[in-house]
Amino acid sequence: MAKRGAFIVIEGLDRSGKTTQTGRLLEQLEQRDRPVQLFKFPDRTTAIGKMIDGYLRSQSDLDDRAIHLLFSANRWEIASTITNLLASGTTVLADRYAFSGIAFSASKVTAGLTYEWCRSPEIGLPAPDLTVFLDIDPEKARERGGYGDERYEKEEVQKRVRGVFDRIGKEMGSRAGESESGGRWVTVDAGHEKDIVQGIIWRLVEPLMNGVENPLMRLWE
Ligand code: 2DT
Repeated sequence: MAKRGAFIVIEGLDRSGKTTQTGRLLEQLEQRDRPVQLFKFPDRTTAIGKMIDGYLRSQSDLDDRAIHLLFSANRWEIASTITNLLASGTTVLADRYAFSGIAFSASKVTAGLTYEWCRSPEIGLPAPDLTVFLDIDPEKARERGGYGDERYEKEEVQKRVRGVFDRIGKEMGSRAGESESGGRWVTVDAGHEKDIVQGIIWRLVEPLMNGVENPLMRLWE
């Protein structure tokens, strides 16, 4: 049977070098002539994505549950594209995914959304084969040049978000690094030099580069 493409997610806190590393990984795969496609969540180009963009730039206010569901819908509208690409043998990279969705909403203090509530709309999305979480101490992240102006780009928020990511990682990794429906979750110290982080990521991705045999799973199903 032909192998399907691998689904690789890069998650991380602000200033963890997530976008840089995702770009470098994309380049490395392309240089090896691997069919690969990168998705970035939120995808701000769709109709739903435009609503999310307005919210993040504080141009609009939305109910906490409504925006959470929009972020999730923004993944669901692309889910079948991801599934089809994987089936055709393309490696799919995602810059942020369902885990950001849970981490950012569940860490909103005043909203009072439970972890379980935040997770439920994400259940059933295509499950990554590997999630790399780029971890950085929010204080160190601030020293890297400060946060931007968007909603959530504040040290206090980042600290709480890191706490939720930690919980997700523990749950995903609870079966000896391999969860039944969520693939592997690996935390990488993003405090290292860029080239070192890139090398660590590449060692994790290389075995998946030529595709995977096991069927695509759905998140938390
Ligand atoms: P970027 O800075 O990476 O564009 O992210 N976010 C993201 C959520 O709150 N929920 C989600 O589902 C996703 C994917 C994280 C913009 C901000 O949006 C947050 C930061």
